[in-house]
Amino acid sequence: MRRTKLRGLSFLVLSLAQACTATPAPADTSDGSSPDAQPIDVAPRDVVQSDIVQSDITPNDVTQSDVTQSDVTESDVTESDVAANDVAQNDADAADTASDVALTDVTGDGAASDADAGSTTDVVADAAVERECLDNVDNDGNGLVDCADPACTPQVRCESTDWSAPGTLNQGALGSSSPCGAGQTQAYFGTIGSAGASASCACSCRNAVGSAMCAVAGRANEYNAASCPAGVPPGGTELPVGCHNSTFASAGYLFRSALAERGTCTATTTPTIAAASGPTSEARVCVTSRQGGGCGAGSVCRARVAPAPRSCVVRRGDHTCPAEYAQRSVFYENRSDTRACNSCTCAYRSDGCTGDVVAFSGTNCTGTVLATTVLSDGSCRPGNPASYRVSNLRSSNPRCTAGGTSPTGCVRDSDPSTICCASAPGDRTCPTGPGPAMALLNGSTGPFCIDTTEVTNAQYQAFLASMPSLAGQPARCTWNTTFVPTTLPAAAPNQPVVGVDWCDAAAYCRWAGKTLCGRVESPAPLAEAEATSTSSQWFQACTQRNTAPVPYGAALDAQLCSTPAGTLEDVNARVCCSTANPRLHGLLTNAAEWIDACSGSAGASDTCRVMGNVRPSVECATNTQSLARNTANNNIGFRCCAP
Ligand SMILES: [Ca+2]
Ligand SMILES: [Ca+2]
Ligand SMILES: [Ca+2]
Ligand SMILES: [Ca+2]
Repeated sequence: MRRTKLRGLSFLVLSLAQACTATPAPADTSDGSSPDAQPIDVAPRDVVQSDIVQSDITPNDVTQSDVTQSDVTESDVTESDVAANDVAQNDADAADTASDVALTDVTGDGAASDADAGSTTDVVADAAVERECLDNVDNDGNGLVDCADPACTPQVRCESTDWSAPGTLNQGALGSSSPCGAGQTQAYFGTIGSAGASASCACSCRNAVGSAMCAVAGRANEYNAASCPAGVPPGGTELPVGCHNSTFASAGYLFRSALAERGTCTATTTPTIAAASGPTSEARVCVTSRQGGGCGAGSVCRARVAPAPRSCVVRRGDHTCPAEYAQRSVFYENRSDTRACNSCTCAYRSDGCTGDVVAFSGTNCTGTVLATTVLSDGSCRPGNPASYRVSNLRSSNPRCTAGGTSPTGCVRDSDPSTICCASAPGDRTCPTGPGPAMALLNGSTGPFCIDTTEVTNAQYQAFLASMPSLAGQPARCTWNTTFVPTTLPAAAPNQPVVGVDWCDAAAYCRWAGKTLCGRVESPAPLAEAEATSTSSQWFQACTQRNTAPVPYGAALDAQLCSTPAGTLEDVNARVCCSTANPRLHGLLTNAAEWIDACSGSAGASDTCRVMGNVRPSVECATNTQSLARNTANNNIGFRCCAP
């Protein structure tokens, strides 16, 4: 009650004090005594504004009955002095109770509409506790702001700025999501679904020498040989078209034609790149929560709230979701287009080079003609000519042969952010346990979850470190006496684990709360022949829910998924081989992958299907392998699925 009265008084004192500030008051009352020593009866005629300064009045000086409505004139109070619910109509104080003290009434000292503003009397009285914990103001003057003040810790806590405050996710087709409402802040806007056909690549070749195709800048060779050697000797002196004096004082000579070819070709690649399409969908996260102070760098003061159903947090980058926000999706802020063409190869070819050489007895092509030969015959002419004339060099059927170009790159969304939402009753969720993040796919025969990458060495090592028991294996795996891969990883934690047999893969998935990828519609395994049917989880993922033969586009592009033979890469290395939405990596690249499609359930000798084991890459349905269940080799890994 005391607090309430003071609040009411403060409003009166405030208005008087403001008047005094404007016009400095003369010293005190007429009899010179202090109002504290001798309480005065306050009536409008007794006291004029200029008679009273703030320090003249203490709470005890004025009681509610001393002040009547007529004591306060309209001009004493301006609208900005009083918040609407601070003062009841005929009372400077009485109604000023809960509504005055409530947090919502005070927006923080210093705000124009706040009745507290500037009144030291009042602040001392009603800020006995940190009454507002998200205003970045030390309300009670104890040097501790918001989250740093123990009075606030039941309501607020410091949270990392990595993730946004909880908000609502609004998503749909591009252009369909509504803007954030009044009082909300847009924490994120992103899109997904960019695509584009590969470049069309064409090669052309042109001659680098003049305008003629593959012109010959031929030569003949003179050799220092007294007699004709067997075959064509190395070395010699090049003799271009024209007259040349012999380099040798005494020699035979030999011309060979093959060396005369000087054709050069230049390759030109001409890519044609169609416009990229998309994105097709968008997501917007709107938050309402306020942020206060009192936290260290990289964190902010936020209200403690339990995740409401479908409330979402967002973080820049590709991340695992916090446990309480298990529904994960990834959207993007940009698009990258890396489409281009490999360089052409361009080879010079001809059917041979010919030319004429005439040998003379004298220098500078004078004297007797000793011999005439056609360059291409490679004939040996013994003798000791003083000069030669090389002429009429020509190639037979010169040409440049182009080839080798192929499209590279892709259009993909870039700059990801991870949106994680709290599940609501009835929501379908994917396991968030060990192993790769999972994506929920609406398959053509039902929804299911699938790992977004192959299981990595690091993830498999975590399984081994948990000391999994061999005893829990199903009957068809009792032959399996170790989960340790036959190929131990080098320092490559993010490459796919390989060297695992079918039973190792199945045991890992079981440990992670998942299953080896199998049937979409039910937990039953697939028959081997169903590996490439619409019932196969792996196959639906690879074929973009049966809409394309490959995961990355509309048609086969042998370049995009081709891991070099004998090598493995980090599981998300080849983004152009991934599906666009959601992004699933490595289905047609990197390690081949066991799935739950076997010939029977007898044990080690059953054959089971391995998918995506091709170099260069082909379509999802082709070149799968059927291998014994106990096969383990250095290019077979796996990923897991879940209902
Ligand atoms: Ca505060
Ligand atoms: Ca404080
Ligand atoms: Ca094993
Ligand atoms: Ca793979």
